[in-house]
Amino acid sequence: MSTTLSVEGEIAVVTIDNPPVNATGRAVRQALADAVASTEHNPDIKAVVLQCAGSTFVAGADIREFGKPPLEPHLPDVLVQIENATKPWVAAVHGSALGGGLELAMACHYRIATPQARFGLPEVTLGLIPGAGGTIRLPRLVSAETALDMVAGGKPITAPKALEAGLIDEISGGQLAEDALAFAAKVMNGKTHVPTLDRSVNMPKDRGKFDLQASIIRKKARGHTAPSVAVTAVQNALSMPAADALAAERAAFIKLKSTPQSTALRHIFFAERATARIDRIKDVSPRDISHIGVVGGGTMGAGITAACLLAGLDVTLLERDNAAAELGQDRVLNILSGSLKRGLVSAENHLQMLAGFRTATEYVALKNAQVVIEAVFEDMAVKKEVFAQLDATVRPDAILATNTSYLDVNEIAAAVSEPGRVIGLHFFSPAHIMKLLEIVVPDQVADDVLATSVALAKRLRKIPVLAGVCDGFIGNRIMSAYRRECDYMLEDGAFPHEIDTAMRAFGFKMGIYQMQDLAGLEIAWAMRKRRAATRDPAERYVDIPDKLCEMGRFGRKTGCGWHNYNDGKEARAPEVKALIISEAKRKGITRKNFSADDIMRRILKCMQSEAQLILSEGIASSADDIDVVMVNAYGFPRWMGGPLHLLNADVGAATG
Ligand code: T1G
Ligand code: NAD
Repeated sequence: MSTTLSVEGEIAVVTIDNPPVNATGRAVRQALADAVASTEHNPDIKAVVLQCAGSTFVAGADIREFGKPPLEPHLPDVLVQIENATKPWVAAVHGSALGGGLELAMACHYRIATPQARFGLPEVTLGLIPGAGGTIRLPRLVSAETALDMVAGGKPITAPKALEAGLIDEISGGQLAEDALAFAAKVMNGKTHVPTLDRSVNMPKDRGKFDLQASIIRKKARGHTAPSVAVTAVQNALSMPAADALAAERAAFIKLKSTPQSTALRHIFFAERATARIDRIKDVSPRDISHIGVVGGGTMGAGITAACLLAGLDVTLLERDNAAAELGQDRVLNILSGSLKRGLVSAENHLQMLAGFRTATEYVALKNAQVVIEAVFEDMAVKKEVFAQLDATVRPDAILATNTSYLDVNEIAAAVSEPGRVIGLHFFSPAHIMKLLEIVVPDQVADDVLATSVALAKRLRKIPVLAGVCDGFIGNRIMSAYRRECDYMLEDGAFPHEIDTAMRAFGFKMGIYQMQDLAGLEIAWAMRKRRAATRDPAERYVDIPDKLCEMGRFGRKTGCGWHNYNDGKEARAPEVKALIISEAKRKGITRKNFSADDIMRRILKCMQSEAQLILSEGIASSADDIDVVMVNAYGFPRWMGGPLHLLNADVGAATG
């Protein structure tokens, strides 16, 4: 780590070099304080450019320091020194100015950025709020509405949007360093700059709308505390003198830092970045991948195809016949045009993706694919047939992956001449959006096949989590366990709406029965029927889900499932309530009332014990990996860190 100060004529250039993201650790803060002192006392220096080495401007405070006692100099104090410097400081931003990095840039007197730079205050995603003046300086540079969005939403904005909003002064047209020096030369003898904190705050244009925006943010946060605290901090900035608002912000930040929610969110932040650190392949080079084959253009195959195209890969999508290929193509084109409409891709990118996409109905079309991902029906015979065809047609070193949800990947691998090239890539629907990718590791997979699969996941901006071969791998296996537990609770006394309400109150976006109605009940029904012959007769079995399907109640798409849907609006289903009561009676069960706490206690206990089993069987490499799966693909509230983090936190709290 080093922060250097060099001189270009009458301009000092301060360069922070603290890989990997130039976080404002203690040494950086000290170096900045020293740079203010030395440039202020040097009569030959008329201005200062602050820049960073590496891939990005300062991306925040060093999150790893948060669990330890804070060390001086504290960032807010360093920023006030920069802000009150008599010589103008110009922040030259590339990459991302996030959190403390944006606060640092806002304490500078001017900001110039590359066109691709981003600016954000993502602290709420860590269960925090800015702690170095971000909530007070931001509404002095941009509108109150924009400030509220950025602070409470935590999402970054692009450089053009930042320029338009008044957050930055210029976008570099060429070399950022040169443009920053030119900007500094322009301002060094100019009008006296006004420290950001001394500027008047931009009051809302329409206070009613602003207050409505604030209440919506508070409501949407559900059980997540930080967004609401962030709203209060921005409201303070609008109503208090800057010094008072600064003090209030700092106090709130320090308080949040020690909350279980922030501890959980920081846990999951690092856990997500640790999943791809796999000893077995640390010295294995992944193959270069440019062309993907996808077999099956249904819900998942289309999503996987789109995800690969959006990552700049070429894709050939194979379907059974021309009609199905056309349907698959339409699904893919709809996804891509949606990304274009939402501004996620440029028109040029869109054209490039279309040029890299083709459909086919003959396996020979896949002959150049380096990786082929199968996403056909969840039926072992169909999958084995596809793999046999692939084995006979595609290049001998092509990686063959299956997107199966539950089936035995070892059995699929055994269907090809070289099992070492078979692996499971379990995407989640919608595959172009969901970040989690379970990489299911068969017994004989080759190391470079595994390494290439992990590299492909990262190329797709996914979070790879390794899973062993078992029924449902990690996530689906845990979900099957707690779905079974919820069905038991139906017989024991609860109703679907009570369980869904309890899960939503806990922080899930959706309850287990709402989710089944959305996905459709027929898939699980088909799986239960397939397994009926091998089911353990001694195991408690709840017939209610089967009876619902026999009644033609398959969920939203049929207007009724666990709940009724009138014009898409969910309503309780008296028919289901009657069925549940009669089933309990038929089994001689005396039903009892369940509170929301009773329900969540049983669900969490079931999740946690299945997770511990998965860990003990070696199906997951770590407890953190299981937390990452449940938070990223099954709606487990992120601010609780995952089922096993919660268990350890509860145990910790219980033992004191
Ligand atoms: N502190 C410590 N380590 C960090 C870090 C941070 N702020 N940000 C990233 N890392 C590590 C990360 O763990 C990984 O480590 C490596 O850097 C690359 O990260 C005072 C209180 C900047 C967009 O929330 O969003 O400022 O795995 O894999 O995909 O008011 O990192 O290599 O060992 O994510 O290129 C606010 C968090 C902090 C930004 C880059 N800032 N970081 O993404 O790389 S709180 C943030 C990111 C704060 C102030 C408040 C991303 C990135 P390893 P990566 P990337
Ligand atoms: P789907 O029914 O929507 O699509 C399957 C597609 O495969 C159809 O378009 C069909 O025409 C095609 N197909 C069938 N046999 C084929 C063959 N021999 N050659 C070429 N194409 C063939 O199914 P889906 O929901 O996309 O699921 C596909 C796979 O992904 C299944 O294994 C499923 O378990 C798994 N999966 C599904 C989800 C989900 O939420 N839907 C999530 C993860 C994984």
